[in-house]
Amino acid sequence: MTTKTTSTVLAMIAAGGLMLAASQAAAHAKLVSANPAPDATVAAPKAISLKFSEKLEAKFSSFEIAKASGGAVPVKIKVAKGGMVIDGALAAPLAPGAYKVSWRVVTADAHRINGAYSFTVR
Ligand SMILES: [Cu+2]
Repeated sequence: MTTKTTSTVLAMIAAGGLMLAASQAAAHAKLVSANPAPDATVAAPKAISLKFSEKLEAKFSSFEIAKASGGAVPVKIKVAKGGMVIDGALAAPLAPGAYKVSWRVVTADAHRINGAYSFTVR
């Protein structure tokens, strides 16, 4: 190889490495699915379950649930075995109405992410 070809190849390898690093950095955990599902209208659930795309740090991963009109709903949070699911047990079935689930998690790669979604109890 000429020096020029060598440096071109090296530049291409470097660029590839950067792209790989960038795509890994962009691959933060996402909420994969939830029960009740976002925007769903359901019969009163006894529990709420959120599944993420990455393992969570249990100590720093939780969610809250509140009536759309304001009041927080007591929920007992537990990160399930395997570490990608947060289960929330409700002390009592939810009354009809709109609810908002606000989640905040820290993933195994130490990234902090949060989000929220709503569902309705018929
Ligand atoms: Cu991340």
